[in-house]
Amino acid sequence: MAYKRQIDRLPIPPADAQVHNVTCHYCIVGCGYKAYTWPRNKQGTMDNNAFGIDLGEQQPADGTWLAPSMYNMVRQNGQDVHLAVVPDHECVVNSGLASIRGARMAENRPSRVTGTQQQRLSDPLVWRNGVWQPTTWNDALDLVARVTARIVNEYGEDELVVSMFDHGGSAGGYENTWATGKLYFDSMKVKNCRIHNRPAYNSEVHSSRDMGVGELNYSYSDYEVTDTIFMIGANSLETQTNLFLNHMVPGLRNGAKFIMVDPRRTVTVHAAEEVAGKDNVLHLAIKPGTDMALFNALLTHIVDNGWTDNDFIAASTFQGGEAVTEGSSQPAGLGSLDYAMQTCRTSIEEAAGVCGVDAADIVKAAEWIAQPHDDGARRKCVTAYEKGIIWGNDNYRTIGALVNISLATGNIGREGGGCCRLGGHQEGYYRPSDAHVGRPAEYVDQLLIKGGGKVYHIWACDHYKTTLNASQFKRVLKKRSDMVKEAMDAAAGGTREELVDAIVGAVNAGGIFVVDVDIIHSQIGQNAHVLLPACESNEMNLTSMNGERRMRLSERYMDPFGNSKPDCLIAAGVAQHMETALRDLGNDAYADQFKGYDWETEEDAFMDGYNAGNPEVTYDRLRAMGNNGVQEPVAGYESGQLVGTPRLYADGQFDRHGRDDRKALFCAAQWRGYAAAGKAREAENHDFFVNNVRANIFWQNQFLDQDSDFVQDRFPYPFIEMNADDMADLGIAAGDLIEITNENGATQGMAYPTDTAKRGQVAMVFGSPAGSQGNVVNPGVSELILPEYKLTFGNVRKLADAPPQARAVSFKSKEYKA
Ligand SMILES: Nc1nc2c(c(=O)[nH]1)N[C@H]1C(S)=C(S)[C@@H](COP(=O)(O)OP(=O)(O)OC[C@H]3O[C@@H](n4cnc5c(=O)[nH]c(N)nc54)[C@H](O)[C@@H]3O)O[C@H]1N2
Ligand SMILES: Nc1nc2c(c(=O)[nH]1)N[C@H]1C(S)=C(S)[C@@H](COP(=O)(O)OP(=O)(O)OC[C@H]3O[C@@H](n4cnc5c(=O)[nH]c(N)nc54)[C@H](O)[C@@H]3O)O[C@H]1N2
Ligand code: SF4
Ligand SMILES: [Mo]
Repeated sequence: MAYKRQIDRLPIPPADAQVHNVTCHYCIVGCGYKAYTWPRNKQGTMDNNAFGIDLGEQQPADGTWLAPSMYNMVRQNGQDVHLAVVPDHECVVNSGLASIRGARMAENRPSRVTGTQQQRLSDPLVWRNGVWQPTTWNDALDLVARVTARIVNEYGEDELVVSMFDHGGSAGGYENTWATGKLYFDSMKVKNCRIHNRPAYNSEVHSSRDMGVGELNYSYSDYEVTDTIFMIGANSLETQTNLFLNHMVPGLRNGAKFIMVDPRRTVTVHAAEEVAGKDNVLHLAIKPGTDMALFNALLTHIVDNGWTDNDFIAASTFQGGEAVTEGSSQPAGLGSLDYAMQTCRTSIEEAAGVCGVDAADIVKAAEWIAQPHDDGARRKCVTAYEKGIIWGNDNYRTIGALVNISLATGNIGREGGGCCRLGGHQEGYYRPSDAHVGRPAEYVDQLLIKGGGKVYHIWACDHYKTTLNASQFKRVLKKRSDMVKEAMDAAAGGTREELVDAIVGAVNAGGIFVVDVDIIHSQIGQNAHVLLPACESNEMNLTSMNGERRMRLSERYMDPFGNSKPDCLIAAGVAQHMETALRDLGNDAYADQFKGYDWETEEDAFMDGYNAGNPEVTYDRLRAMGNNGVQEPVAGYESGQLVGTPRLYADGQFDRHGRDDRKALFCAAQWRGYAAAGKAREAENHDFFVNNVRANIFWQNQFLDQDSDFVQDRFPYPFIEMNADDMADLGIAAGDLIEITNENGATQGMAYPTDTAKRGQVAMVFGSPAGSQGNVVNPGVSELILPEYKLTFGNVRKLADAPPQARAVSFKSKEYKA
């Protein structure tokens, strides 16, 4: 795409370019990169350059080279500098591999010189006299704090609703989760809060934790030495790309078998077949939402054949029958293996019927997972899962049923084992206790829809594109926000006090005052009253950990865009202005709770939070550990190195549930069909399973991709993969605009004919700005308020012939043939 960027050659980083450690801030894998920056008027040469190689020689595909997407010109200490962000060969996570997302980090930076990402917010914006007006931090924070303080002081903290990230990478990291956590859970005790990706403040995997098993327990290297990779509801080639390419592929080359459970054939299945050969890959294309029945049948077969690891079970798992009783905040009982088997027992035939797969394939899967080798040695199996079951039917029991298999086969805490989430964003959670939130936590979206809450703070989420029941959520939030906009417009010309009075009047009449902290003016941001501009990772220093708990410091190499700031310093600013506002309201005691935010830098926030709990870990020490960092938990500091933990539970002691006996529990995961409200009826009444998925090229809700020609040319509309016969029946051609409807709403996208798509199933890319799949997801949730985005059904109809942009799209198979 170089032609588009007016680039026919790239400047060469000189030997004395500054080098910065970078952890890609996009996905969980956290690949290592090196960022080179150097002055505008300088260049290296072919044989004297920062890479230390002869650039006159053709570099191999996995060599060191610079693509146009890896280059930009950015601001650093007020000067324009060249920037190259290239994958790091020395990083054990990616060994020099990039991905179609990470390789675009540089071009996704805002640049006044090259014109990239000019959509970034540079200044706070306040809704003023009918327009969005840029203003100072003081002015914007004063308004935020005066309205928020009035509300929490007069009506209580339950009237403040908060959406906040809990992840690492940009819009997260230990600095930022700490700062927002301190503000809402320490200075206040906000309970009506939700996380970026689900409508409550809770865990995605309650059952695994209740069973004693933290969900990120292995090392990526375990894939390289295992006998079997058992993947469920994930598409790692596209969503954890370099974990697949740099760790799973070597595992397959070393002879591992690969089992995939996914209703859809993905490019991950195809790639595994290409590497390992079809005979070593088993794809169980189950009926959506039936995973639990499959897991129970696998467990039953393993138990009945005596393939369990009895020494491990005796030493490390609970032996006394029932340990935890099923109850209102406990979706299944927990206890010994025998206890769990009373409800889990499922025959192969039963499961084959429920899941719609061959009985022989279920048996084969059980053998690949657990049948000992001919010499009697136990099989090693890595079990890895993500959103296909986390956002699927009956979250608690389904994940419990899966963890049961790993426990029964002794495959946790051992080399070549693990039972892990593959992950989404990186992780970076460090917050004061959230115990006051309770379990089950409040279903925040419904609270807002029902008119609850008077002030709403949003940190780095765009629920308009990414929540469930989104049609209704958007309509209600817009209406409530417009009430406040109208009141603000009507108060034009008045004093700050009169403005705050007008806002408080409007929220008491059913409106809501919305503050959005983001890097762009997002869709939900259109219905905010104050926008606070944040900066991303590398525009600040940021610490996070990846899917094998590898913690790194990703270094600042450029200035924040305009007057934007790190989220942690924005949170500090909110707190400081809250203190003033509460004092002005005469509530000194409350104001005093907002002390302790006198941070100048993100490092100060890190020291106040993460370092206070982990005194060994400092920026300097992390910097010295480079892109390989240290695997958490950090066990000490010896000979100038932070000492990490490659694998959790290596001692067979399970403690994630907090039980003193440190024994893992099994889950009594009884299958009960589609469990959430409305799902069974929806399935019955509609023609299509509306699967919703990610794709390699996009990062999340396309907040940066929407401003990238490279991405938008490829997919000008959200793709909806569809079977050709279904398309023919409905009179739909490739690229036609189509609509998906059900009783929750409607959404639209572009028909993408896909050979491997099953009849009666479409797969739409989630979170698109041009069509939110969430519009058609019903409000029904798993117990403990876990959304079931994936389990959606609807009808499909044609809207229009392929528009010109769609006619330029290639509909070639996504299955790359070697
Ligand atoms: N390229 C790219 N990578 C990403 C992201 C991105 O936006 N783009 N986002 C990151 C984030 S935040 C996350 S959470 C992860 C998500 O990572 P994944 O979970 O791997 O991604 P998804 O495509 O959402 O869902 C995975 C699969 O679940 C399948 N599925 C649907 N229903 C069922 C079911 O009932 N049972 C089973 N077994 N499978 C089912 C779908 O067919 C799909 O192939 O990706 C991360 N990585
Ligand atoms: N139908 C359906 N819905 C889903 C899913 C699904 O599979 N299907 N998956 C769910 C999952 S797993 C996820 S993670 C969510 C994602 O849902 P969201 O969290 O809403 O989506 P993101 O794209 O991650 O949104 C990030 C927002 O933060 C902003 N941002 C980026 N960097 C920064 C920063 O450094 N600071 C600040 N303050 N803002 C920043 C971006 O501009 C963007 O507006 O969607 C969920 N929704
Ligand atoms: S695999 Fe993930 S972390 Fe690695 S470069 Fe790609 S997006 Fe970044
Ligand atoms: Mo996610």
